[in-house]
Amino acid sequence: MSDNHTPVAGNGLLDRRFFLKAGVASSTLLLSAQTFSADRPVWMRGPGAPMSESGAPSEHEAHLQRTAIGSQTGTTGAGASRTPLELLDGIITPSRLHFERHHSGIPAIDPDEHRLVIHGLVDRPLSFSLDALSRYQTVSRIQFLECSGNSGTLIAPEPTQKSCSQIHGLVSASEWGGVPLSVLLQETGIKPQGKWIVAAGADAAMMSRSVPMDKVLDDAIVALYQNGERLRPSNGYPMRLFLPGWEGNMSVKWLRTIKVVDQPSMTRDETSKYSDLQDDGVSRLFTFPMGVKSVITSPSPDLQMGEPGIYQISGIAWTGAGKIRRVEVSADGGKSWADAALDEHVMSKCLTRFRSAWRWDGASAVILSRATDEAGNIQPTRDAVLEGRSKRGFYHYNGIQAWQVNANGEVNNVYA
Ligand SMILES: Nc1nc2c(c(=O)[nH]1)N[C@H]1C(S)=C(S)[C@@H](COP(=O)(O)O)O[C@H]1N2
Ligand SMILES: [Mo]
Repeated sequence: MSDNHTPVAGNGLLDRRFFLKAGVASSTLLLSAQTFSADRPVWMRGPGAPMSESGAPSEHEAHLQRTAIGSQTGTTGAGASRTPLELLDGIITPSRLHFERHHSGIPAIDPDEHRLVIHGLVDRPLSFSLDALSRYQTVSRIQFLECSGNSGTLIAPEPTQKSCSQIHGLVSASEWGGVPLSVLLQETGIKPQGKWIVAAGADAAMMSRSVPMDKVLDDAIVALYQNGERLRPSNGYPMRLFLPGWEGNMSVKWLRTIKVVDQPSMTRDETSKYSDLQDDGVSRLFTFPMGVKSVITSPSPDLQMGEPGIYQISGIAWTGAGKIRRVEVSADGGKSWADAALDEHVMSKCLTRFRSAWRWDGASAVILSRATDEAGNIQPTRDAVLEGRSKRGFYHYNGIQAWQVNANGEVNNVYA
């Protein structure tokens, strides 16, 4: 018998097309039908509220906020805030909930005074005002941004008991619009020795990173727009470098200078930080693209399970290498796996939403997801990620995340 309810993998994992063929209510495990009253509720008895100049979430959604906001001791703006992944669906992060990572707070930049200067190994150094930049052709792409410190807490010997967003919320996706950096470099010209750029920001930290010219000419943009509107101050207003798929810190916010150089500059931000210390004492420099990764956002800690029955397992997957090709889900701790359905929008260097159907029998279970990208990279286990790494190296963690669903409906972080 192969009906819709026949598990395709262990412990009740159902066909990924389950929801296409059967609603949850039509399944054998019925939730009680909602009571419906013919009386009009109070909001139907008079006209609704008027228009406004800009929208805001429903007052009933006030809990939908960034999480785990923390600054280094003695500072107010040197820290991070995280996207509430487990409360979102789809792939776009609302701009107000995009994660933040600042090394010295958010500068209050006057856009009329701000300039982007391109100099160094160029034929004509140029200074661009926001107005000048706005005259160029723009491109826009929906892509993720991930901090290389994301999920780094999972190197700890014991699994930290935090929510999905507190652990993995340093990743977001937006439609980023702006001017290809290659177009601006055509204006300045590049001297033959110009093989790298050093980009620096207009914050007090002057965040600086070296970027190889291949990447610059491939898909780097000077971003001016985020989800259709000008960048938010916390995300780089009025302009930022955006390097699709590469570790977040290289996408220098509040972009102020680009110097064309012949080799990487070994700035503070690429030597003392973001290098990966190995067990043998060697530090790996320059891990640019983010590794293939996925996480189940629901069920996940802080989302209490209800009655046993049919559940959607849903999550996000991404890779710096291009498109996500496949996401597999397991409901039996990794003994067996089945393909999840991918939402229609599978875009390069973007989040991809995956969904599976699961019949939870009410017993304790460990659920996991494993992503594969178009380059053939498969998301590694935690053990594989940690192999050979120094215990102090927490950047670039992309191991498989396991959540334990307990019989009492609570979900917690485990190492599988
Ligand atoms: N000028 C400047 N650019 C910066 C930073 C910064 O502190 N200053 N933080 C970097 C880091 S570590 C990350 S992960 C991303 C975060 O971008 P977001 O705050 O828009 O999410 O910006 C990068 N660009
Ligand atoms: Mo970062």
